[in-house]
Amino acid sequence: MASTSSSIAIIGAGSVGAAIAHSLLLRRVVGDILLVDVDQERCRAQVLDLSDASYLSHVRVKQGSYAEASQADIVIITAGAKQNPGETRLDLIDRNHKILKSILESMAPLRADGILLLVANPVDALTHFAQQLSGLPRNQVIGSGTLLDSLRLRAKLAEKLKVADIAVNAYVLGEHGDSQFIAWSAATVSGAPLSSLLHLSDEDRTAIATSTKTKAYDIIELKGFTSFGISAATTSICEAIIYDQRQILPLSHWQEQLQCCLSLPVILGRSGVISTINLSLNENESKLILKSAESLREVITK
Ligand code: 6V0
Repeated sequence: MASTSSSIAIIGAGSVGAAIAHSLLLRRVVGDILLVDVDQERCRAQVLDLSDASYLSHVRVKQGSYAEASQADIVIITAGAKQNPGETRLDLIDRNHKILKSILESMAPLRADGILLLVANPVDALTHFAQQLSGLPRNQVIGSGTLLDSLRLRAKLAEKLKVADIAVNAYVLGEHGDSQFIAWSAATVSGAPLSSLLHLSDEDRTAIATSTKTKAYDIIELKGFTSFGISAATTSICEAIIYDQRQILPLSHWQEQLQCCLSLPVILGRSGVISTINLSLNENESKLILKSAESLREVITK
């Protein structure tokens, strides 16, 4: 059932923004979805197209202003340049920092209990900049982070184990990008250590980590963008917030000890990040999180 009094604004009505709106609409997460884009015609076209799907759920979808968007329960930022084939997510930083700044200035002040959810890339750096610029407490400003990477990993492991994805509890941590890594030591299947159910050689692990990391590049090479996976992941994040579910999800958030935003599992509810879950990582994984943080700090302090 839709939480009919709640609303979600999506800034950026491109491939990702429209796919998120479609998924939110079909899942009836909220009663109202608002789309905002500098390209008014594209935005109008997406709203008209989405309105043809809304008979399934009676969710209202409309084109809105920044002032209206600032009052939504959740504001999702997908506006920005996307990777061209061969570009990394970090290559987008200057362009998307400027766009983010202008959007946040146009929306100021944001609703005091609103949640700002960054999806545009490079998502960890943009989450950090949004925390600096939005005026909201840090726990209310989060990035989709490695949730999508973790879902890709779980699907891969579930296929090998011949079990449902949902039975696999495994995380990709760190940057949503090239310095991400898999927390193999913390991976479980319905409570049992993954290693007790599935033997993976070092080569197998490397192959799984590489395919998880490069899947987005493969899709971009073939169709120019990715949209369905991120829309499903973003919808799960929105459900956890709107329904105060206290789901545990790997999301980009501020880490005081690491002085940057990156993904570790958090408890997520209506007030945003409630707390970080401290996984017991092995020595190598602990080094990898420091390395990922180091590369992210370099980007945000440039
Ligand atoms: P797209 O289809 O080019 O859409 C981007 C939209 O942003 C366009 O409609 C633009 O008009 C709009 N836009 C640009 N500037 C502004 C502005 N100032 N205000 C409002 N709207 C603006 O790109 P696509 O939707 O494919 O990707 C959007 C972003 O999502 C990119 O940065 C991707 O890299 C990122 N993704 C992030 C993922 C993740 O896992 N976090 C996954 C997929 C894509």
